[in-house]
Order: sequence, then structure tokens, then C-alpha cells
Amino acid sequence: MTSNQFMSSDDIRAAFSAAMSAMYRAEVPAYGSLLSLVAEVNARTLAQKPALRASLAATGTLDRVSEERHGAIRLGTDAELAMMRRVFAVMGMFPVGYYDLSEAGVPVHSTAFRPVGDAALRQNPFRVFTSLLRLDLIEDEGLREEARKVLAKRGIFSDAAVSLVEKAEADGGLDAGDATRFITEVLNTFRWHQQASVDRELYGRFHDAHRLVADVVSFKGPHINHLTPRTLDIDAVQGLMPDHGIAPKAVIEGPPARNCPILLRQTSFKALEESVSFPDADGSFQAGSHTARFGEIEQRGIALTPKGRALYDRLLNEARTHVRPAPDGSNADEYRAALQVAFRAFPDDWDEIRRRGLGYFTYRHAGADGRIPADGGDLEVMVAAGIIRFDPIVYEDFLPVSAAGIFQSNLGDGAGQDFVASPNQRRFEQALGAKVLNEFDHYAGIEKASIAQCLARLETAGS
Ligand code: OOG
Ligand code: NI
Repeated sequence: MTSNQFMSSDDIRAAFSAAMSAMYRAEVPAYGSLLSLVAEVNARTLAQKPALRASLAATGTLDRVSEERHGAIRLGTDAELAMMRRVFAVMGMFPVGYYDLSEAGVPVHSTAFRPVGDAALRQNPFRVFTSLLRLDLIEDEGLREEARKVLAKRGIFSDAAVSLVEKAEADGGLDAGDATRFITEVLNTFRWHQQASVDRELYGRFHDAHRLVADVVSFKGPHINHLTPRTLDIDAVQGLMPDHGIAPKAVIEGPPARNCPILLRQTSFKALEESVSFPDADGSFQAGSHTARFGEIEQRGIALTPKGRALYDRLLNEARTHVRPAPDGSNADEYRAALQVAFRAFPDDWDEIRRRGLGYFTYRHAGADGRIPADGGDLEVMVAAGIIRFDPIVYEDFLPVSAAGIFQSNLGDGAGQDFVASPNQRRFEQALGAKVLNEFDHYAGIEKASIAQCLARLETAGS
């Protein structure tokens, strides 16, 4: 079979993301309400900002602006993570970044499976924030063992899904028919199971150890726990959620609102209490409830360099030492004000961010008429002369403090526990069966390539 009979991995990802969205809207009606609100606010924002509208139209992304940008799952075993990597690879999604959440009281470490190239991101940016449970952080050895036993018995992928992954790996792709079957089979892995796989007593013990343990271990599979569309005005959506019958989390995670957006701002509605049933030894069921699923929104800004990120981390910390956001939202205004004050120290001008080496940019030739100065070849001279222009590179990854805030508000207030921070990227990569891409190296590479391209073009023009 020749490769042009294959459905492109970007198309498979786009179709998968659309199927996941439809499934989740059917499973969680509140998520549908959030999507309508986001679409409404995005339409209004675009009407008010013709320049933004034009730039989205120019990149061919205007009609898909309100589509999902990411979702999240939590896995139980190394083998599940390793297989998930192979599943996502079929859709052109690769592990980027390592996030240790133990520091923030959540016993998981994570990566994001995402498209990496510019064209792939533009076609469909869907990512899945994927966490692996760390039973080693649970103190009770007996309970740890019970969790391991339950997890060892489950298979989260159908045989057909595994065969199709193997086929894609062997042949280098899937044709349209196989891709459609692949999507249907894989979607099942992310489905909600109303019926728990453990009895109520064991669920209770997992829950008491950490809510996350109960969520990962007690069900047949890693239900998608949220999806996240892009909003063009996160503050507006946060403010409007209550009018639409959705309860927002206390505060927006990430940096404050700025003229030059940095990194990632995100917020969610609080996870819903849903009825589930627990099997008994005699074959009957006991009714109960479980809280896991929610909806989120995101708004992205520029990717920061390690220096920019260190400044971001320091300022965020500073704001949080002044005001620690209360889960009930009672000091949300004070927190917002503290963030604004702390972030005055972060330049809010693209060229200053660039010159101080805080953010990543791509560079491009301004046009054919740009004259090359005598000392052409020096980037700064040519930027100053307007021969070379620069654009911020969008941050496509996640933030551990923000992710922890999203986890916390959805595991139930006060669910946090103190773990000793214990990042273990090597252990994670062993489980994954691959290395994760370092996001900073990746952005630096994009910037460097664009500079090289600019300079090469100038050399040809000047010779
Ligand atoms: C993942 C939370 C992290 C984000 O957007 O930072 C996340 C989870 O709750 O499983 O999705
Ligand atoms: Ni999320």
C-alpha cells in the first residue's frame, strides 16, 4: 500500500477530537452549556476586534476558533501509559514536557501528548494532558497493594484497538476505513463507566487515601475528565458562567490579564457529583456518587524562555504569598489585585519581552523592498531598521501550578495532601517507553530556525 492511501495523522486527530467532543457533550450536558457560552463570547469578541478576526482568518483558523484545544485523562499503570503513547502516535500526538504534581499535593506525574509541528498544530491543536498515578506516594502499603491488584486486572484498550495500532505501526499509517474503526475503538477507552469495578467499601478506602486514587483505580477505564475549548476572553466567560447555570472555580489560573498575553490562562467549572453504582459480592449493586468530570476553558499567550519562566514563577509566588486563593472564591478579587500588582514587574511590551530574552519569537522578512544596511547580518540592526519583523510564539504546553489548581478545585476543596516533592522524570520515561520532548528546547529550535531562514534569505537577496 502506498502512503497516499493513508488518512493523515492530522485528519485522524481532528476526527477523533470531534468524536470525543460529541461524546462528552452527550455525557456531560453542562459541558454543552459551556461550549455555547464560549461560542457566544468568541463571536462577540471577534465582532469587537476586527484585527484579531483578520489575523485568525489569515491563518485559516477562524472557523475553528471555538473548538477543543485539550482534554485530560489519568492512567493507572506503566503498561497503560506505554500503550497510550502508541495510540496517540497514530494521531500525530507526541509526549511533550514533564510535570511533577506531587509538589502540589496530587500523587501523579504527567506529560501532554500533542501535535508538534506548526502545520499540524494549525490543522488541529488537540492535546491530551495525561497523568500517571503514583501509588508509591500512598503511605498505606496494604492499600497500595490492593490498588495494584485491581489495576492489573483491567484492560483499557479493546483487542481491535491494539491490532489497529499495530497495523498502523507496521504499515506506516491507516486507510480511511481503518482510521474510522480506530477512532471508534479508541473512543471507548475514554468513555464514562457508571458502574464501578470495586465495591463501595474499597472505593471508600481509596477515596480516603486520596480522591485521585479512587478516581483512577475504581473504574474500568480512564474516562476523559474534561475538555477545554479556546476562549478569546477568559475573564468574560468566567464572569458569565453563573448566569448560564455553571459554577466556576474560584479563580483563573495563570498570569493576570495583560496587553501582551504570556503562557496560559485557564479556568473550569467545578466537577459534578454523578451517580455511580458499586458491585457487591452477591451480584447486587449499591448506589453511590463520584465527582470527577468538569469543563475547562483556556487562553494562550507567548512561550517564555527559562529566564522569562523564572520571572513568571517568582511573580506568581509573590502574589500567592500575599493572597492565597480560597477555594470558595471569597478572596478572588484580592487575589486578582495581588496578581496585577506582582506582574507589573513583567514587561508588557513585545519588543521589551524580546530584547530582555524573556519570550520566544519567530522572525520574518518584512518584504521585498527592505533595504539591507551595510552591516546587514546583525539581527538587531535589521529589526531596528524594520527589515525583519518578529511575532510571538504561542505557548502550546501546560503549567504545573495551574494544573494543580485545576486538579484541586475538581477533586473537591481541601483535597490536597502534603507529599514530599519527588519529581522522577526518568521513572516516568521508563513507564512511557520514550523520552518526552523538552518544551524549552523545542521553542528555542523554532526561533533559531526562523532566524537562520531570515538571514539566508537576506544573503541571497544581497548577493
Ligand atoms: C488534569 C488537570 C491539568 C490543565 O489544563 O492544566 C489540566 C486533570 O485534572 O486530570 O488539564
Ligand atoms: Ni485542562
